[in-house]
Amino acid sequence: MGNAVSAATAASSALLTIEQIGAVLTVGLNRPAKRNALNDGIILAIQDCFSSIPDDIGAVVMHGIGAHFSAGLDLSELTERDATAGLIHSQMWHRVFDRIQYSRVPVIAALRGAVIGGGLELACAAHIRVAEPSAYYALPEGQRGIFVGGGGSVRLPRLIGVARMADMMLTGRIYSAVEGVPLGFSQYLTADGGAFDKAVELAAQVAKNAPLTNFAVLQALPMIAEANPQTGLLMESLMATVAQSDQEAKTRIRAFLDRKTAKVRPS
Ligand code: 1HE
Repeated sequence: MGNAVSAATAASSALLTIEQIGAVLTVGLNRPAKRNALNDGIILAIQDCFSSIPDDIGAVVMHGIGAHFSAGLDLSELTERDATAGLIHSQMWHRVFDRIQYSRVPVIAALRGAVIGGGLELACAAHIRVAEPSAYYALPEGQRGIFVGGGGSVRLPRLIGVARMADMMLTGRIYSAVEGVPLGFSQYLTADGGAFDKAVELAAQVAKNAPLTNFAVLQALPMIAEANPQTGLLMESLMATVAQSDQEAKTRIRAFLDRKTAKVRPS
């Protein structure tokens, strides 16, 4: 597998469009002719990208080049795979998507068009999802005779519930971007064509947070939420104490008390 991996990695630059806007890194899935279907090359390119996020980056926006976020697993790569290769392949996706979820910096997914199968699994690894009206969510695994393999059965039920995910997989039910907000698929809905700009705007805002707070939200919050309450409360106390004792927190709180920073007001 080693040679296949390095060959795929070598081609990675063409498969992702990576740009920097201030402290925001934008990472575009760049296979529009294949509706950004996720082949091994693009998965490994994502791995490379998230393994070397520059120090001056404070947040990442993931998006799809063209009209779709992603049509999911590249089905043309599936046909020759046996059970062992399938397990290794699924674990590769898990490793890469974990790298997104447990990234040093928050990741915001800008969604439009197809957010299907593995594309939805990828979006679920991000911390915030921003959809525009064309986005739609589907898990056609049932029709294809396969199962989710990119962490979808772990992450998606935590967003939308097991029953809803089971329905999507069994019946092929599709949810629209508008339906998706109250159900938990995305936290934001923009006007037509607005997801990328909104995601960049949110990313720029998130990048200004104290790094230790962002760390706590990404690394500690999900573990605390899954822990038993007593363990969770202790972890919360420890994390809160570490964050408060950081010089950045002291500086920011002093600035508020000295009336040098914005108040919290509805926009
Ligand atoms: C693909 C893929 C793909 C498009 N793998 N090649 N995902 C699916 O079951 C979704 C399958 N795709 C579609 O339903 C449609 O392609 C779309 C609704 C996303 C877009 O439709 P459309 O009319 O805009 O494009 P198209 O003509 O269907 O596709 C354009 C090309 O992309 C075409 O190739 P071409 O060489 O004939 O031009 C398609 O074959 C190709 N293409 N989607 C491979 N998915 C870790 S487990 C995860 C399991 C899953 O993700 S299951 C869900 C798989």
